[in-house]
Amino acid sequence: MIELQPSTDALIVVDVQNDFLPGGTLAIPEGDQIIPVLNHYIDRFTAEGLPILATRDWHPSHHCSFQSRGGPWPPHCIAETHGAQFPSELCLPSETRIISKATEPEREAYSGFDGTDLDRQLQRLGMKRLFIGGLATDYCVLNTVRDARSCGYQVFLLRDAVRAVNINPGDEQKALDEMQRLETRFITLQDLA
Ligand code: VGL
Ligand code: ZN
Repeated sequence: MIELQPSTDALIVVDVQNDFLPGGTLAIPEGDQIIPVLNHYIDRFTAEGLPILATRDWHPSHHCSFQSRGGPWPPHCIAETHGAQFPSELCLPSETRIISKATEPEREAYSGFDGTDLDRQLQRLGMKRLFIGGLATDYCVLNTVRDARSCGYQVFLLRDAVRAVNINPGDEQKALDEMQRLETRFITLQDLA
């Protein structure tokens, strides 16, 4: 069991955006299945008055990661488009702090910390433990967890609220193994007291 701590725990929702869900341009298998689970975590953090931060992939229309530019991905999460919006089923409270990343045409950024003021915001809030879920396990979640550990946060991976792209079979397991090596604690909803 984990007791949420009143002033040092934050929820980080990584890149839960229409383009990463079934029907989107870079659909992650079962990506939609994490939404009701995340809504439960959101309720718990809201009830405890704890901060919620949501990262979003927020690309310019000719981002270097797109296949048209020689990158690995189809166009996705172009700023201001429907595909870049959070799905309406995701119940983010209006106080949610939104972190836009990978906004520069010539620079990829998988981590929510990369090129953003996420660390500064969390420090200002006095946060020490981060509860991280979202998409995709093997890209933006992994890289966000890695940077969170480098910045000295204790990290809890919401194991029931992440899904992987798995471009290569085994990518998800590799990502989970790395996060375990980084001393991330894996939890599910039922672990929250
Ligand atoms: C992501 C691929 C490309 C992610 C972002 O959010 O995991 N994956 N851009
Ligand atoms: Zn992207």
